[in-house]
Amino acid sequence: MERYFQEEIECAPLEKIKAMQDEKLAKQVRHVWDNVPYYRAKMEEKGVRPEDIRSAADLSKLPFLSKADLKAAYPYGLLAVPLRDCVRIHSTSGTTGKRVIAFYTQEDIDMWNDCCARAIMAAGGTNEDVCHIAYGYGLFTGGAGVDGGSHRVGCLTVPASSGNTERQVMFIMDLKATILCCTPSYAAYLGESMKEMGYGPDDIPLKIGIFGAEAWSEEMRRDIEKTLGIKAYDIYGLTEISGPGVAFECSEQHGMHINEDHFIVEVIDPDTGEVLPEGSQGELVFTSLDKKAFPLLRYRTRDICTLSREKCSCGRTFVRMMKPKGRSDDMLIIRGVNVFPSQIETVLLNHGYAANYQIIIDRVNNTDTLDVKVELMPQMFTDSVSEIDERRRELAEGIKNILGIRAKVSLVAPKSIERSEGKAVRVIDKRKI
Ligand code: DLL
Repeated sequence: MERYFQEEIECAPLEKIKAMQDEKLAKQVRHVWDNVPYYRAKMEEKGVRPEDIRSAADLSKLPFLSKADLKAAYPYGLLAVPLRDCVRIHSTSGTTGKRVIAFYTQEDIDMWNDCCARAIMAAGGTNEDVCHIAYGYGLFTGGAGVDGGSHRVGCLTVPASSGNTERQVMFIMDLKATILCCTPSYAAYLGESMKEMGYGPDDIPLKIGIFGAEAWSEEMRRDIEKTLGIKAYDIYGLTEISGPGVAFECSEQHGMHINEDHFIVEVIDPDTGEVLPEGSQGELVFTSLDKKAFPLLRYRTRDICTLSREKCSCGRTFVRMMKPKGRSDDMLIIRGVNVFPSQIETVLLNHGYAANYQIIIDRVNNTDTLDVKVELMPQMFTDSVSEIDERRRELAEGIKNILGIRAKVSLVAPKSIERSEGKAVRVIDKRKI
């Protein structure tokens, strides 16, 4: 049976959602114009005033915001309410330069919690569940966001945060956790660890996984589902737009429904900025309609994906985004060829490996080198050099077929690549260009 947190909105007729968006957008543009001089200057530069934006059809008249704007306006330049109305910040996990800081009023947090509650209920969660949250708590939005949703649904919430795998396993087993929320790479690692501890899928009480914060493939989903004995759901979001729960998967598991009563989504050509017709692949751009403290208009996410308005049998009318293909800024250009790490991952998973790998790029004598380091699965471990060579050759050929360029593949011992407790670090680019 399909469950909804707010059925009257999640399943509202499209016309009703569109009308709601039009009304909210006009108000939000006015709010930004009045309170954010940085964005107002951008609008003035484009010759557009708030009264020009009457509905979502006028959206393309507005200027984009990008990460560069967030840096330029750091830290308070995009804040749209007095500081006394803000109750919290969160921040991105960026490792270089200034981090993005997003601000929230209590209303903003309430709206975000609702979005996460929708995600948990769409995955089948109820107040009977024990929800173990192993996303990081703190500046990262993962822990706090899903935690708020779990409270709204009424689950018994276990705020485990990340790290200390043995303790995670102990709580999952002792409290009979039924929902696990963490990054897919950590879920895979937990699964491996539990298997080593002797727990099979039937011993593990978990039923549902809600995994996101990084790209993961269908193959990885199947692997995690098998080891943990669960059904795994995808959840998407970003700090700038609130955090997890901007979009979530339903029982249909064919794309993630975007919470369109709170966010307008567009797909644009990342090179020209042109808005693309429905169904095209391009960069996702979000406009937040309800956020008061940090109301970003036309924010360029860099995430590459496609949308579908096809009717979903779950009854939800919100548009669906397919799994992001990676970020346009994750795209590597190796010997002139565009390479997404997810393409390499697909080859590995198709050949029976887990997503434990590293892509190392360097430049030797003015030529790019591509090394792919892959962990052998425990059952593949062998002393036979010819067997290892054959496996290596197979993978190199698979990668060549997909990318059109050669990679040097090395197979390393199981568990020899360092694990991340949050988002996985899979690319090491040593080129100094
Ligand atoms: O990762 C928010 C989040 C937390 C989402 C927990 C889901 C679960 P940031 O750290 O700001 O926020 O990173 C946002 O992560 O632009 C995507 O590139 C990527 N991302 C997030 N969810 C997914 C997903 C959180 N389900 C950036 N699939 C986004 C693919 C994802 N990529």
